[in-house]
Amino acid sequence: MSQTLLAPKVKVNQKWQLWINGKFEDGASERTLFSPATGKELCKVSEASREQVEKAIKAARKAFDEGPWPKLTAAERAQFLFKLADKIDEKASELAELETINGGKPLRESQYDIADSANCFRYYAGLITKPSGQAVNVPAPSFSTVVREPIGVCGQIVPWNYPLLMAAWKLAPALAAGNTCVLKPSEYTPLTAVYLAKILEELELPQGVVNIVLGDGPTAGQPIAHSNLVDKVAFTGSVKTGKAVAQAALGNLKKVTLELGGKSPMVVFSDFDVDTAVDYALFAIFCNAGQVCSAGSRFIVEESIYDTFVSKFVARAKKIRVGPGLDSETEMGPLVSETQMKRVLEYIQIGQKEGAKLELGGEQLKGGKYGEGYFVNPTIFSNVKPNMRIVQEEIFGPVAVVQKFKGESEAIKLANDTPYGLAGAVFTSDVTRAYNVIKAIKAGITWINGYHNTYVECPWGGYKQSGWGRELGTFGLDAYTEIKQINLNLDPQPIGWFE
Ligand code: TXE
Repeated sequence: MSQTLLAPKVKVNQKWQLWINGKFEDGASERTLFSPATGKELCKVSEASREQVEKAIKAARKAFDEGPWPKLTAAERAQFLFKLADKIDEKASELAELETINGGKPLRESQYDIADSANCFRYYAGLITKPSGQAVNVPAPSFSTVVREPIGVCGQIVPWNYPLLMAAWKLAPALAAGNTCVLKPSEYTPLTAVYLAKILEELELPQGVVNIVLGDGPTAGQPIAHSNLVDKVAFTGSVKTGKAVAQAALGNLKKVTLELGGKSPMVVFSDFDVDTAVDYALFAIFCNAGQVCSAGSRFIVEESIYDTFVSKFVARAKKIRVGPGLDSETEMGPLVSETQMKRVLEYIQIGQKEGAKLELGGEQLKGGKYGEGYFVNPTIFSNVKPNMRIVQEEIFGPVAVVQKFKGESEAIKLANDTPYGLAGAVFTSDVTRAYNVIKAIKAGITWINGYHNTYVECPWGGYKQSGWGRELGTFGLDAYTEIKQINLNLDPQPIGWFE
């Protein structure tokens, strides 16, 4: 064990229950969570039966149809969300510790996530009180207005890579707009969601406005996607599960937004400083151990600097300090679960069998400070071909592939050559080229000479199989509203259509 390991203040050994209709309750079963940093048992959490999920949905339905929340003024809802954001800030150190203990990421990353979560609530609290809708000049004697209204009950299914932040991205716009929610965190990382429920209880959120059900996909997620009492489902996760969620949502044609994965390209031209490009490349793929939907996982590098880029990338990646998230020295933590670690190691084997050159890493780190934790060291493949599985499929781990291009059009072709379209970046000193390449990349989130900056003010989501719709920004609020036109007849005389 490292000597700099922090002693967490937060208590993990406590009851982790469901929160339904404003009350904590035990689930029908129990799950044991394991520490990603040690592989040892962490704690037990209660999980919901299908009936308890139905109960949560009914509570949200009642809160929407009969409760005060949707009828509050925007300013009143905003006031609540501002208080919530302040409370998250006040509890930031405990929340960050929990996120690290549960999901494995380095504490400095968790601290960012918690601050971003608070800011997300703040942003939507501000946005909801701003002017919206339209006044339309239609032919007299009508006067038409277009207003936005809450959709109703929103089912929200979130993944394990940014547990509290993904919950915030979904809850904040939904609540600001006046919806009620059933949130299902990932079965791997439910702890900060339960902590959030405690904060919501303390702030006296009206009963049933937010319900938090713990459990796995088939038992707790699928009934939410399927229910006729749910008006919208918002999902972040894999393409496969996203498609299942969309299918289940067809029953009542509920509104669906999907934020799925990616295999995002970072294109590097030879006119850009190679050391700076490598610095961004490290951040693009090894931040959160590559478990980021927008991770830059394909580096498409101009032929003339390819070898230099690869050798500098390998040299820098070798120095990344891998270790437990609570160790203040750690720069990259373990993967979230044994399942995810095995999945990543399997992809590394596939890459080797496919004939790619393993330049660095590719192993589980064990023993010493790694113990039985789920650590995989930074891994880099070169000499890859576009049709290899490690180039086409999302690995969701610290695994980079470096591709070679000659000329702008080949760079664009390679960049777009996967089923995904979440993010993408280009590095060049030529502003015209930068703009042309970025315009040609089919992705919803792009950067020129940068990577990973995420702004709550800007829309988040993907082209192609990276999803449906957008979160964040004004678009994220729109996605939690219905649009209604109201036509007011200013001169109600008989119409005389029929004699
Ligand atoms: O994802 P799932 P998993 C990708 C990434 C990763 C892979 C597998 O490539 O390696 O997915 O991860 C819930 N109905 N991403 O298996 O299954 C589940 O309980 C309703 C990308 O963990 O998509 C969890 O809450 N819900 C990604 C959530 O869906 C269901 C983030 C995500 O799990 C369900 C995570 C069902 N039938 C993984 N089955 C991103 N876009 O950031 C599962 N769930």
